Amino acid sequence: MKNKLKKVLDKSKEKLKRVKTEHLISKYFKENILFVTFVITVVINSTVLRFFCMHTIENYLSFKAILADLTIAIIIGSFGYLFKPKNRFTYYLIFDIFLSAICMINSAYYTFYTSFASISMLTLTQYIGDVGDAVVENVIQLKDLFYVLGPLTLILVWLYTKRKKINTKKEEKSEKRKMMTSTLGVGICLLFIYCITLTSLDVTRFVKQWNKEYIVMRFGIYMYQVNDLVTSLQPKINSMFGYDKAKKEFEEYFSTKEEIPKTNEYTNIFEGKNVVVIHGESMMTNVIDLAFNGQEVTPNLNKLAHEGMYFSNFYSEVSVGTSSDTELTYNTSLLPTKSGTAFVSYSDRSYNGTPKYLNEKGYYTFSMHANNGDFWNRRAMHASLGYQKFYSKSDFYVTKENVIGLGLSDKEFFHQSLDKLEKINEDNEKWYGLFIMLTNHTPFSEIEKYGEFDVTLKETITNEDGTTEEIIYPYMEGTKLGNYFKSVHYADAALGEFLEGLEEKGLLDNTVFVLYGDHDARLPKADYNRLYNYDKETDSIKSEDDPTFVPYGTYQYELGRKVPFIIWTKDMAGTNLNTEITEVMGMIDVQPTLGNMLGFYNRYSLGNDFFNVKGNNTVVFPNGNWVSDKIYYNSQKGEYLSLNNEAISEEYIKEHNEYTNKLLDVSNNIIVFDLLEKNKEE
Ligand code: GP9
Ligand code: MN
Repeated sequence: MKNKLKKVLDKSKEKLKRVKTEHLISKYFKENILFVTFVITVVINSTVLRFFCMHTIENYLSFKAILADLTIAIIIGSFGYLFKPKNRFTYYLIFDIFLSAICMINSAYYTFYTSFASISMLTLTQYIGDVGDAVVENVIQLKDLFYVLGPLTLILVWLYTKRKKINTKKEEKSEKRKMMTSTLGVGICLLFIYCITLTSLDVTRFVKQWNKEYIVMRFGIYMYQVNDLVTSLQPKINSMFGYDKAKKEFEEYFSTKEEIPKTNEYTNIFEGKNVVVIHGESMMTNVIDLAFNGQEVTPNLNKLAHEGMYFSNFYSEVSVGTSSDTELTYNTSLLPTKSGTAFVSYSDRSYNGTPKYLNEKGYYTFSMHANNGDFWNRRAMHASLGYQKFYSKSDFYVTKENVIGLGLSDKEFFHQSLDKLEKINEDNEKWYGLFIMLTNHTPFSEIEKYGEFDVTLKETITNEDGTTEEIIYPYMEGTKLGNYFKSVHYADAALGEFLEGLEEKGLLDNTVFVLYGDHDARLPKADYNRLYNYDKETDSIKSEDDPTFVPYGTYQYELGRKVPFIIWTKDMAGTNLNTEITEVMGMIDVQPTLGNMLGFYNRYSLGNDFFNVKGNNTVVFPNGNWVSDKIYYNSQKGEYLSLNNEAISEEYIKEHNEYTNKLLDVSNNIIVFDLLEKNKEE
């Protein structure tokens, strides 16, 4: 009986508690209806934007993005409490309209460009032209008007509260302040929770800003736009101070450089020829001639290297802008900027790009890459470099079936590019095209799509009775480097199919084929140790005491980041151009070297025509390290590795360090202060 009574009592207590909480919640909603409506509409608009643009549920219902939007809405909303109720409504309405406009602009922009809008784009006149036309044609669609519902709902709620005389009581100043601080406190707590959910990949992508879809998916559209604003302002701030000094240094640097280029045995050898340039995503020199159980990893690359002019001691010189930094250096003979990336932050500067020189010589110049045109801001930047047309994702037929990793598979990309190229060849007397590959991109995890390539170690042993047996050791199977080999084998096969297609269509007859690896594949050092020091008996890395152990430390790793650079024509094999060049060369030297062969000269290149400095060249990396044919110098540690056991004087290091710093400064200033444009104007 007693127990029963206790149970009834507990139950009613619980009910009372529930009623009390429910009452509190409904009271909170009623008293803060404008704030709540503001927050809800802001979050819904952003979610709907993702729904319209990115379709898959993990994108639009992304927990991180919703949390980010909620945090922003609560923080902005909290300051509304500082106003009187009537002004508070105006405050919320202004922000609601502003944030809805962000959604609307991005929604329309996405329809046209399959990417999100950037404030910096507004400074590019050619962009406004494009978008302007598009708006007239078809950009604003019914779906883009959805976001108007946000502010509209807020107005309706405001009218409703007025009619029902809700929240009309006068608030004390202290009461308002209390509401503001407690709401702001909730916002800050959410911000903290949000920050701890972020991975290092999220943070680096946020800083680099090259993959806008990824940022919107993890950070929401509002955070994306704030980040975009800051990134857009950075180049303006950087170029505000130090112009005079930069200009003086620039003039001094180039005062000694020839007005007319030096000629050599390669001058004009390819003048008037068509040019195919392959940007080999993450292709590294160490795959060339590498084989597993007799199977070459990259048979097609090997063929090009053996038949063409192969620079086997060649480095890309990238900073945080990876692919895009290489595109900058390859096309302009300038180095990446010290902060931000040239492609994202400085696309409105003037560049002496290779395509510009070839345009003047009557070429049709174009680039092709089957990813979103706004990745690395290529759409704007390729125009600045001088490409007459940039064919991007929207120019290719992309389906779920033909995608690997980041986008359209290389095989399909080359396949579709061939048809375009055939048409280009029909319409133009001479052409120059850059083809940017994509599949061989980190994390190299879709191995089932790369096709078969065995990275185990197989050995056949003969038993005492004469029978043979095959033993399989795991070797590189299951390692990241092993997966990279599978991936690069796929990319190589795609390249082979492209070459075959070009030959079939007669497009190799008058063509120079150029290939570069854009940067190393950022693979673990331990995996290289396994590759070079595999102990099959223990299925692990040999001990350092083992006489066959090949040291593979930090320096070997850094020097092992070489990428291939190959110039090939179908009739080059066996001629004097068919050579392997082992002296050091960098991406910065490509424009002057190729320019000499194709018959153009950029007086403001910072690299050298390799054949004028062969054996006496220095490759400068954006972090201040450098490599010559004598030493590799690590500027962070102030240490060097001798490459040919020659004694090195302090003077040698000092001179090279000065050269390195000067080159990095002049290059950075050219871009930040737009010195090529200013120089032209004068
Ligand atoms: C993006 C692709 C990859 O379109 O070129 O860029 P990365 O990550 O190598 O800089
Ligand atoms: Mn790349």
